[in-house]
Amino acid sequence: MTTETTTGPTGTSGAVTTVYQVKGMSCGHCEGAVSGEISTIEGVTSVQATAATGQVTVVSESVLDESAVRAAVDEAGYELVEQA
Ligand SMILES: [Cu+2]
Repeated sequence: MTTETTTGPTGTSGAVTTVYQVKGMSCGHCEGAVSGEISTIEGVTSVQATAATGQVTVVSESVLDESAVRAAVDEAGYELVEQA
């Protein structure tokens, strides 16, 4: 809860939107499992998983470490194919 006044790498406060391609999602339950795991990553503010396309749109406060996203998807039981 401390207020950082140092200038960040970007200096912007805008959210970062990243789309990932996830393999194995087939229904709403899968969407919920994937978005539930990804939403536990620090800095993530919104996750929208779509089983029909296999795409997961993640909105975060800063650029995410792909390995963290990959681990979360793996934890849910699916596979992160690539960053779309
Ligand atoms: Cu499913």
